[in-house]
Amino acid sequence: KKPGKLVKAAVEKAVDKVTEMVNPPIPGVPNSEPPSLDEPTEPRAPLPPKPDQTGPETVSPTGAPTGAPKLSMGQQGEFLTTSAGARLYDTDHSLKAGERGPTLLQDHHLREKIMHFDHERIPERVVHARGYGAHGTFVGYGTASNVCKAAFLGDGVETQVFVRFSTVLGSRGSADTVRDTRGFATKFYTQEGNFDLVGNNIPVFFIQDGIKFPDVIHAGKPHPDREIPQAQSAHDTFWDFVSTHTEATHHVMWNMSDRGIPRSYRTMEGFGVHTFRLVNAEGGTTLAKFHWKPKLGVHSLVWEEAQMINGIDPDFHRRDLADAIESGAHPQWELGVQLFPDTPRQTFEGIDLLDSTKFVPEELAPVQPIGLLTLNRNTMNFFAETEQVAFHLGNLVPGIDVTDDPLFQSRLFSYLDTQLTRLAGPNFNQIPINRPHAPVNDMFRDGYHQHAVHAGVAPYKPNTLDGGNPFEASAADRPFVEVAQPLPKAAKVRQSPASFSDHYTQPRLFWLSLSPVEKEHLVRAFTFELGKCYEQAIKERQLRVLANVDPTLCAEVAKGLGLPAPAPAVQPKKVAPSPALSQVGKTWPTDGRMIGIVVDPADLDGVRTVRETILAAGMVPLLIAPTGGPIGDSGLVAQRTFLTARSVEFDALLLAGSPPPGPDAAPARDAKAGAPGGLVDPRVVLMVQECFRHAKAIGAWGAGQAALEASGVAGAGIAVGDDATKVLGEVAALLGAHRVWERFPATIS
Ligand code: HDE
Repeated sequence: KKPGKLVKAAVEKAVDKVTEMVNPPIPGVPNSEPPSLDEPTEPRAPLPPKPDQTGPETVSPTGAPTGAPKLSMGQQGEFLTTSAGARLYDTDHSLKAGERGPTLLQDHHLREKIMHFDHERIPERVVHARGYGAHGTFVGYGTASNVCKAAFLGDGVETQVFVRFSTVLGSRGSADTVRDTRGFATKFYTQEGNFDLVGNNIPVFFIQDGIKFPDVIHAGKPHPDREIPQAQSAHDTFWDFVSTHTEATHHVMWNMSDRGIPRSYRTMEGFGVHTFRLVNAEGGTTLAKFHWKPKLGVHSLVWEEAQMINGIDPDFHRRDLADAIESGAHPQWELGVQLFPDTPRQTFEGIDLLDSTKFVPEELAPVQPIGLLTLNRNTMNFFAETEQVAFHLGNLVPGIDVTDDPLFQSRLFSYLDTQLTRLAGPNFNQIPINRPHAPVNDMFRDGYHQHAVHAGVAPYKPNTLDGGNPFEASAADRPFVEVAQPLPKAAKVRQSPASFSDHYTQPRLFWLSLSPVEKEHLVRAFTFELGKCYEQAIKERQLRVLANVDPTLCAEVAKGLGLPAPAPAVQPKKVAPSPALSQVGKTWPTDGRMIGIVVDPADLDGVRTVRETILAAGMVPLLIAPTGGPIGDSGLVAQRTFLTARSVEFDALLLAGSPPPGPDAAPARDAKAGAPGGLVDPRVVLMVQECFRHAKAIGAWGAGQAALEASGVAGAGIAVGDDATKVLGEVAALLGAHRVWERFPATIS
C-alpha cells in the first residue's frame, strides 16, 4: 500500500529536520536563527566590576597563593562551555527527536545544566539563616599586649577580616528589620590561624547551658503545624517557653528594648557574650569579655518604622551596609575588652562570669579599646562568601582561650557539627572564604569536596617515610596551647551553680538604666508581643515574671493587655543603674545619615546648595521629585519619586517646596488643598507625618512650609525659615541625637 500524501509530507519534513539537526544553525552564521535583539552577538568586554568588588583570595588550602585565575573570571571568558570545558553552540534548546518530539536522554548539556541547578540551594543555617557579610581590615592598637599575646592585637598589625551580621529566627529570605537579636560574627584571618569571634548585638543570652538551645530555638521558630509566624517572637510558643524559663528574662528585656530593632548594622554594638581567658607572653591569664563599639553610635528604629520597612524594603540592613561601603563611608567599630582577674571563683563584683545571662556593667569594668575594625569591601558573590562562610568558636589563636561557661562549651561542639550538613562534608575550611591566610599543614585527608591534592605517603604521626613531617611546634614556634586550668574538685552532675538561679537582678538593672522614652518603647514591645499570643495563661504567667523585674513595668504592660498586674513573688534586690546602657542623651557623628529632600522647582539653587552641604558633611542627600530623571535643566537628577520614596528611608526630611502632584498621584482627598503654594501631593503629606511620628527631624524653607502646614505637624524638632542653609544646620544638629526624643514626652519614669 502506497503511503498517503500527508504521510509522505511528514516524512519529507522529518528528513529536512534531521538534516537541520545534523547541521544545526550556529548563531552568527548566515541563514541561522536571528540573533536576540538584547544580547550582544559578539563577545565584548563586560561591564567593569564595581570598585569595591575584587575576587576572593586565590590561595591553596595551605594558604599559599595559587596564581590561579580568580573565579570571578567565570563570566568573562569568550565561549560558554560545559563544566568539563567543551564549548557549546546552543544553551537555549534541548536536544529533541524533531522540533516537537521528545527530549533525548543523550542531551548531556541539558542534564548537566538542570542537575546543577537542582542542587544550587544548600540548607540554610538552622539559626541565623538571614545574614549579610562584608570584608574589611582589623588593626591592633597594641594595648592588649600586656594581657594577650595574640599577634593580631599587636600595635599596628593589620589583619583581614570577614564579618557576617544576621538575625536569629527568620529564614534566609525573611525581612531585615524584625524584632530579634542580631548576630555579629567576625573571622580574623590572622597569621597564627583564623580567630572567629561569633557574637551578638546583645551581651547576654537566653540560656545558661547549651543543652537548652534546641528548646529555645524550637520555641522561637514558626509553629510546626502551620509554619507561622515567620521571623518573629510575637507568638505563643516563644512566650510559653520564656515565661516558664525565667533565666531568659534578661535577654528578653534587651530584645523588647530598642536594641531588638537596630537602625543599621553600622549602628549596632557587638558582644562576645561569654567570658574568654586571655594569656600573655609570660603565661599569665586574665578573664575578658569582648565588645564591638560602633563609631557611629548605637541607634535603633522605632517599632512602627521597623514594621513598615519589612514591607517597603525587606533588605534594608543589607542595602544600608552595602551602599555605605560602596560609597566609601566605611563603617568602623572599635574592639574593646573588659578585663577581670582570673580568680578561682571566676566572679567579678559578685557577678558570675561563667553565666551568659549576666553581663558586667561598664561602670564596674570599663571597655578598653584594643583595635579598630573597618569594613571596606562588599562581597562579590553572596553565595560563595556570605552563605558559605563557616564560623567556629574553636577557631582560636595563641593568647585566646575558652572558659568553662557551659554555653560556650556546647557551642564548641555545635559550630563544627552543623557544617557537616550545611556545607556537606568535613572539608569546609577549604572553601575560599574559610581558608586561613596562615599556612595549613594538617593530616586530614579525603572526604567529600576534597580540593587539595596532598603529596606524600604518610599522613600519620610518627612517620619516617615523609621525613617525619609535619612536626609538632615547640613553645618557641608559638603553638596554640590550652591553659592548664586546674579542675575543681567535683562530681559529675547535671546541675548549675546556685548563682545561676538569680534571674531578676540584672533584668531590673537593665530596666532602671533606660531613659523614660526607652522604657515606654520596652513596655509597648512587651504589650505588642504578648497581645499577639492567644493563650491567656501565657500572658498572665509572663506578667508574673515582669512583676519580679519591676512592678511599674508589669503594671504598664498589664494595663495594655487589659489584665490585672500581679504582685511580685521575689523581693527586688538593690541595683545601681548603668547609664552606659541608654541610647538616649548622647550626641553622635552624623556621617552616613540619609536626608530626603523634596525638591522645589522654583528654588533649585537652594536645593543644590543644601545637597552640596549635606554631601560635604559626609551625609547622604536623596532628591525626591514627582517624576524621575533630570529636574528641569538644573543638572540635578531625582533619585526618588513620590512613587518610590517612603519616609522610612530617611533620618531627616527637608521640604524645599512642594511641586505639583506627580502624574500618578492619587486623588488628593486627604491633603489640604489650597495650602499656600498650591496643592500638596498626599504622598509628601504622608512622608512628613510619618517622619513626625517616628521622631525624625524635619526642615522646611520657602514654599516647603506649605507641606508642613498641610501635614498638620508642629512642635519640637521642626526647623523652618527662609534660609535653606540655616534650616539644614538646625536639622543636622538634631540628627546628632538621632531622634527628636522630646517630641513625645514619655509618661513612664
Ligand atoms: Fe550560635 N549557632 N549557638 N550563638 N550563632 C550558629 O552555626 C549554637 C549562641 C551565633 O553568621 C550555628 O554555622 C548553640 C550564642 C551567630 O554564620 C549553630 C548555642 C551566640 C551565628 C549555632 C548557640 C551565638 C550563630 C548555625 C548554645 C552569641 C551566625 C549555623 C550553646 C554569642 C554565624 C552555624 C554566621 C550560628 C549553635 C548560642 C551567635 C547551629 C548550640 C550565645 C552570630 O552551630
